[in-house]
Amino acid sequence: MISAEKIPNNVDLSSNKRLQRALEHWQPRYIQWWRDMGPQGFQDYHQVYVRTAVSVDPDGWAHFEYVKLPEYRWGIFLPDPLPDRRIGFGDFFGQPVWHEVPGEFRNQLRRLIVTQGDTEPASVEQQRWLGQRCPSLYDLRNLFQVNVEEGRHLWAMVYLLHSYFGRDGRDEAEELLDRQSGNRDKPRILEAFNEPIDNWLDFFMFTMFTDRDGKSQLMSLSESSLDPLSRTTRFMLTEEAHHMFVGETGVARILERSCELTKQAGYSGDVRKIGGIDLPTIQKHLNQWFSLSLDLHGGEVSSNAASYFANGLKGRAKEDTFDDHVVKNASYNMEFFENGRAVTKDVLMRNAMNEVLRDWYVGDCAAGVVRWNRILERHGMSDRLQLPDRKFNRHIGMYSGFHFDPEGVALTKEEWERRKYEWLPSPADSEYLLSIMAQPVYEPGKFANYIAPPRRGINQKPVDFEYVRTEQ
Ligand code: BYC
Repeated sequence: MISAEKIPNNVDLSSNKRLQRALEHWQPRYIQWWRDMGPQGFQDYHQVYVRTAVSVDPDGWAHFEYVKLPEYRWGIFLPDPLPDRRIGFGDFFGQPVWHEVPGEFRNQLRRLIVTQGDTEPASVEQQRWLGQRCPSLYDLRNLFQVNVEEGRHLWAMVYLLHSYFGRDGRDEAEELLDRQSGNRDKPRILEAFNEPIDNWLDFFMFTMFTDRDGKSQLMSLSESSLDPLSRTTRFMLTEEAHHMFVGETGVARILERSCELTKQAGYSGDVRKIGGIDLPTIQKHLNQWFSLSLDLHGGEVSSNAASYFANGLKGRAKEDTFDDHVVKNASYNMEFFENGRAVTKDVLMRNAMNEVLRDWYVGDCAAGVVRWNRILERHGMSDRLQLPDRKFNRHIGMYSGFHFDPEGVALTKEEWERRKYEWLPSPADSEYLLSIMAQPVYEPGKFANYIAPPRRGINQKPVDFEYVRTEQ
């Protein structure tokens, strides 16, 4: 069960005084960071109807109540260890999992944990102004739910750093609060986490696509031989599902409303004239966040990834569905772009592990786009959304430095510069979105013109429930 201590936990923190003291020392810095860099304007006078993890039991882990955001009970939750768990892949396949960090893998593990940890506060920073432009109280609450849980995921990684990496781990935990999304001197580690999220279409696409990268990366880390890392990430995945729900249904509700407005405007009319979001703008934001999130999987051919796999540190999503867990001699048929042409070549599968995970990710995204297109179909629209080609708008890996259109056709740099805003949000698109979001909607049950209400509320509450209230 979760203890009711200063730091809620189910890891028996009070029996390890040194660790407890170290985390209690970090806690006020975290709260200060949350106040400075978290949701702006909603720290002191608002109560938010959020869920808080109170157990790791899949059937009843969450509790809903009104909370002032800085008073959220951020804690440390690890599901119980699986009895006799064995290493599931790589060179140590079949051996017992590790409960301590092996010295020879300490740097690699620390790097993986720091990279994962860095994304969590980054996303809170990226989203900190959205409350001022929210389409409804329901959406505002969902934004804050996502934010507090990303904060908890930071706690999860900081717990691992403090517990298993000594002084270096403590220093890394401090730096997680020092780097800042988009800061020129101290940016966040991964590129997508330095991009601005200024409007709610960005937010929904981010939670659809970038949180889904969170899902694929956490799934691969949950296979890790380091058992505490595996257990921590397993529980993070439970919370992550809601974030993708927010993104997928957010875009779905915009699509729903855009279809209604298109009918109102007459099919050939401009929905922007009546305050809606047109499909090309939705497609551009999809292109932007999908391509940024493809980059988050790292280079196609990666010796880092090979070594993570060989050492059992980071596996594949759903490792148990594969037949070969050692993958010593297997190869992966990969597309390369050489002299302006696509050619395929075999590379060692271990070196292609980033691409294997990216394949899984693209499939998961594609299924979501099929669900969105059903809405367009239902409304009799002929347009469809689609995922751009993997080569489009890449900044990491072998396609970075080249230019492609969303169909994967190579372009010169000049053509790209001339045409990029046909496929990516332009400053004018962003300006338009900000203009229709300038007036936040804080009245229960009311929704901004560009988005349809959800089908149901949160935790069986009605849609017009006061999900965020100002303190009496
Ligand atoms: N941006 O061998 P390579 C989430 C660097 S999201 C900038 O190709 P590797 C969340 C790389 O560090 C999930 N740099 O890559 C979602 C390396 O640098 P060095 C986050 C990048 O190491 C929403 C060089 O390029 N989790 O949870 O195999 C809200 C060559 O590297 C990028 C993780 O990321 C990039 N995109 O793999 C909140 C899991 N990509 O060594 C949260 C942990 C690569 O030359 N991290 N580089 O200095 C990893 O598994 C791996 O580090 C990566 C990269 C998949 C990120």
